[in-house]
Amino acid sequence: MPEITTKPRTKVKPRTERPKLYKVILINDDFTPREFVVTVLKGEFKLSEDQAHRVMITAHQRGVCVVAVFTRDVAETKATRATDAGKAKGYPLLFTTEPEE
Ligand code: TYC
Repeated sequence: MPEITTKPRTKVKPRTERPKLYKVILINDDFTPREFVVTVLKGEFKLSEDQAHRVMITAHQRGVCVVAVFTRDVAETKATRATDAGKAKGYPLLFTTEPEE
């Protein structure tokens, strides 16, 4: 009867690092209509009417507000698309991105 020998598993599964996350930040300005900011927040970031209104008001009152957090590519794409939506209407609406600590 041949004996079956098994080697103990010594290899350690390499752990995949979690990708760094980036905040999308909404910047206040004096020209973009509030309702337009809310519409962009709902369309690009899938916020509810209520969430979008809170984010808009926070940026309006404090100057900036974090909209959401994504991987770098997604954050940059959404920030650019949302900024471009304002540009297309002649508004200075601005979304920026920033890495999370
Ligand atoms: N401050 C703008 C106004 O009074 C509204 C606004 C809010 C614009 C937030 C940009 O990120 C912003 N019409």
